[in-house]
Formats: sequence, structure tokens, C-alpha cells
Amino acid sequence: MKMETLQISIFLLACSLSACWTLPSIRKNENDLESEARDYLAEIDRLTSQKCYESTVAEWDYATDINTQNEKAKLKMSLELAKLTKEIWTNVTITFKERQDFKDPDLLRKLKKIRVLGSAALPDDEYKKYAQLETSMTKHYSTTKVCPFETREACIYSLEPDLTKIMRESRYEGALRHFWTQWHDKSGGPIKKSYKQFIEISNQAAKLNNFNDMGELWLTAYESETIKDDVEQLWQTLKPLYQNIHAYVRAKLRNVYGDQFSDDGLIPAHLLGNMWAQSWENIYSLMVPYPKKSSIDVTQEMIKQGYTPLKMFQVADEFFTSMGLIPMPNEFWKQSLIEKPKNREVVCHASAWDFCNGKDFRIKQCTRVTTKDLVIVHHEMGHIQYQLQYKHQPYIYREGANPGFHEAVGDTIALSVITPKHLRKIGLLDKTVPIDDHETSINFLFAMALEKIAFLPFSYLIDKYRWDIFDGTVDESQYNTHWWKLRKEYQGIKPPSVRTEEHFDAGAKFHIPANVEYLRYFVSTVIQFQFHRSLCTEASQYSPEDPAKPLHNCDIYGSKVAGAKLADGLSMGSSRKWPEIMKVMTGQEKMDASAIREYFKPLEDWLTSVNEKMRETPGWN
Ligand code: X8Z
Ligand code: ZN
Repeated sequence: MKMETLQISIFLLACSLSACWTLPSIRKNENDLESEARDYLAEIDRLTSQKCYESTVAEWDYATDINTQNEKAKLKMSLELAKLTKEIWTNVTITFKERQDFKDPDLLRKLKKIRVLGSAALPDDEYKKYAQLETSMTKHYSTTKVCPFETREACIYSLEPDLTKIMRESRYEGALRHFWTQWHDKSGGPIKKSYKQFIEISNQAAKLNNFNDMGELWLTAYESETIKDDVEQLWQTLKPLYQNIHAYVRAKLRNVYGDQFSDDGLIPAHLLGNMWAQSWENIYSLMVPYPKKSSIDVTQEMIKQGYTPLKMFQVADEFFTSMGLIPMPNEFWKQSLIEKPKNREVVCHASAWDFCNGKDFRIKQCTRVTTKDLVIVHHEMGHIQYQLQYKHQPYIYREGANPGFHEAVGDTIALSVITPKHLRKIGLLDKTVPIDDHETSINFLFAMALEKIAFLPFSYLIDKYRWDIFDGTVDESQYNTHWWKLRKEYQGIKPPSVRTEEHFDAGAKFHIPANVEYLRYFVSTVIQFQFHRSLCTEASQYSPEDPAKPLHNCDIYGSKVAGAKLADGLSMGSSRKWPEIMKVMTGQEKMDASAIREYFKPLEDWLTSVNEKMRETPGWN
């Protein structure tokens, strides 16, 4: 029987611009504060989920129809959510401050998570400024238009689809240089001042959370004291492979655009098939290792077969369900936005949305019928699959085990989808062409390396850059200089036109104005191969002892056991530290590069010998 207890009711009435809510009272039961805390957290779960739903609806409305009214509504809801979060935080930290004697590890984990408040810690006015800056920078990025090349037509070229297509398909150096420069000048430059203010307010928020700066706060999501060193270590292990592919690509590009190269060993950033030179699969056709063998660029075949964005989403959904995973719900098919609307401005950058009510999940993507977009569709659907798997968890655990896990799910699936074996299965590669020979494998691995290995230094340097800005190593006077210093050092690339501190080229990449942490993509690129190796083993599609079943050939389509293993990990959300969840999914507790190295081993050997034959020395000055 419970003892008679002293109960103090604290009613908290919190209000935002127009809405009010009553926070549940904490009954201070001195004898069983632990169970009171548990009850309280369960109560606020409903309240937060509801507010999260309302704010996500407003955000969605804005991102799919950029106009002033939607912008105002989104800001209002974002303020309300921040305010509610802060009230809860205050309530929890005051009431349970001294309760480190709590025994329940789950309760302690929840309280620990609640204590990191993030930007909501800011005073109302400052939070408003913070949210406005983020919105206005993203709006600028999403609505930037640039002028055509060598004509006097109107300046109406947008990033998606126009510039993306030009960077992907054009081989005309002058045009590439023109559009590269226009985009960087017009999207990045004008937000430089706002970005500086944004950094200042971000750091103010970090300090209110007892961190030195926002870079430090971001890293807490990885729950590891050694995360920076671990990532550096991974990069050092993978750098030789990157330098090998860099050298081969440089040699081939020199044959096409000779006069653009000097003896510094750097590659001009506009020649790599992508606005940010972040992944290079679009220039595959300029340097196919074995041109007579088949390739995985199935864009033309998709177009020929009348693929539509909807068909691409159905193909992806079919893969997930073949493994016994959760199908995309009805709301998803009804409410997602999968093509760029013609009549209004939208935030085209692809994203996957959890509306916090366990029912509504949507993707927003300006999908084009290309191989690359087929991969992105799987990437985005991986996010939704994760959200569906953990939807039963309390609000505070409805997130990835760490941010890299969330990015890795769809990519792990896509590693199977994109194998020649699977593309043939779904009728996108000719059944009569052989695919099991060494040369076809090299073609395939080379295309994959242009996507995955080329991406490694980029995905690392974006946050290295921001860590240096957040902690004050670099100030506004060096924003652009530092960006190009890192681009040279890590990627071995250089800008195609003169850059000064008038410019802000980092701002020309979505995640900078939109304030999305980027280390997640580096982590994802490494761990998705660990996931792949484990699921392939589970599906009996790979064995290290069997040369007929190499890791890069594995397709886990239809494997219910692999699906179950994946679901086991995903359904935990962030309720445990990620090493524990990784153990469930892979048997390993650490990130490690052995799976990605093993996957690319045949290519690494091939590149080493070809570079030697060409006398192309990896590296740059
Ligand atoms: O931003 C994305 C996704 C949404 S999470 C489309 N990606 C990064 C990028 O585009 O820079 C996926 C790969 C890297
Ligand atoms: Zn993503």
C-alpha cells in the first residue's frame, strides 16, 4: 500500500501568441517521485505530439507553397512549439533537478534527452529572430533564379530541374562555368550577413544549453566523447581510395577539358556533373572503365518504359514490402508531393515528413525520371520506413539512433536495388547481356564509387567548416577563404571563377541556409555498408568465403529475415544508445570502414593498377 504522501500541485498555464495549453501538474510525491516523473512524461507526450502535428502541418503548407501567409503561420506554430518545449524543460529541470538517485534507466534517459533543449532555449524574441533568419535563408535558396548562357532571355533558370540537368548533362565547359558561377553568386552571396547573425544566435542558444557552441551541441546526438576522432579515423582509412578515384577522374577529365587543368593536381569544381561536386556519378559516361560492357545508368531505359515519379515510388514501396517491412500508408499516397508544381514556389530539396500523429507521413520531392532520383526515392522512403517502425515509441524516442542511422536506411536498401542483378530483375537491364563478369563488376563499382567514395570528403568538410565557424576559429572575414581551403584540402577541387569574401559559396548548398547538420551523411555512408553486409549475410546473399557471392553483388530483395533484423533495430528509435542498436542490426558496436573497403576492394585494386599505368599520381598540392 502506498504511504500517505504530500502532494503539491503545480499548474502551469503556458501561452503563446494566441494559443494556451495547460501543462499537467506534477504531484510532488516525495516517496515515489520516480513514478510521478514517469507519469508526467507520459502526459506531456500527448501534448507535445499534438503541438508537433500542428507545427508540422504549418511547415508542410509553407514548404509546398511558399507565400507570405504560409510563412507567418509557420513561424507562429514554430514559436508555439518552442514555447511548449521550454515550459516542459523548465518544469522538468526544476522539479527533478536533484533526482540523480532515480533507478529506472529508461526514465533517466528520457530526462537526459529533455534537458537538451536546443534553440528553444532562446528568449522569445531571439527565438523569433532565429526562426525568421532560417526561413528567409531557405526561402532565398529555394527561389533563386539565374540567367541563361549567351542569350538575352529572361533569368528564370531554377536549381531544380534546370541547373541540376545542365550540370548533369552538359559537357560544354563555358556553359558549366557560367551556371556554376551564377548559382554560387546568386544563392550564396546575398545570405552571408544573415548567416553571420544566425551563427551568433545559434551559439547563444548553445550556451543557454550549457555548451560552448552549437557545433558542440550538434555532436551530442552521437552520444560519444570520441565522435570527432572516430570520424577522422574513418576518413584517414578511406582517403587513399578517394585519392585513387580522384586521380583516375582527373586523368579522364583532362582528356576532355585539357586547358582547364594546371599542375596543382586540383579538379575544377564545375566539371564533376554536380553543382557542389559532392558526388560524381553524372560524369560516368566520360570515363567508363569498360565501354563495351553494361552499365547501371538506366535513365534512358526508364524513360523508354514510360516510368513516372509515381511508378518510381511504387517500385520502392514494393522492395520494402518484399522484405516484410511496413507499406507506405494511404495518407502517404494521398498527401505526398512527388512532382514539382508549376503554379507556385516550393522547397524542392527532397525530404521525408513525420507528422507526429502516427498516421500522417509524407515525402516532398521534385522527382525526375533518372537513375539518381530512383535512388533518392529509396533514400526518402527509408526515412519514412524508420518513422513507421518507431511510431509506437514515446515522442522523445521517435528519431534515429543517431542522425546517421536515419540517412542510412534507404541507402542500404538502394545498395541492393542498384545492383545489375536487381535492375535486371525489375526489367531495367537487358536480360541477354552478361553481368557476372569482372569487367561489368568494375563498371558497376566505378559508378558506385563516383557516388559514394566521391561523397566522403564533401560530407565530412561541411561540418568541419561549420564547427570552425561555431567555435570562432574562423570569423566572417574568412568565411569564403576557409570554405575553399577545406574544399581544396579534402576534396582536391578548386573554383572555376575568382572567389572573394564578397561571395559565400557554402551558402549555395541547401544544408547551410536550411541549417541541417551534415556529419549524418558521412556517418551514413560508412554504416550503410555495415548494415548491407549484415543484412546480406542474414539473407544468405553474401559470404566472405564464397567468391561467387561478393558483397557488391548482394540483393536482399524478398528476404523476410533481413527485413526482420532491420525492423528490430529501427523500431527501437533512440530508446537506446546507438552502439546497442547497431549491435542488434550488425553484431558490431562501432562504426568501421571494413565493409565499405571490402565492397570496393576489386575497384581499388583496379584503380591502383590503372593509375600506375597512366602514371597518374594520386594526391594534389
Ligand atoms: O539532403 C539529402 C536528402 C534529404 S535528407 C535528399 N541528401 C544529401 C544532399 O542532398 O546533399 C541525400 C544525400 C546527401
Ligand atoms: Zn535523408
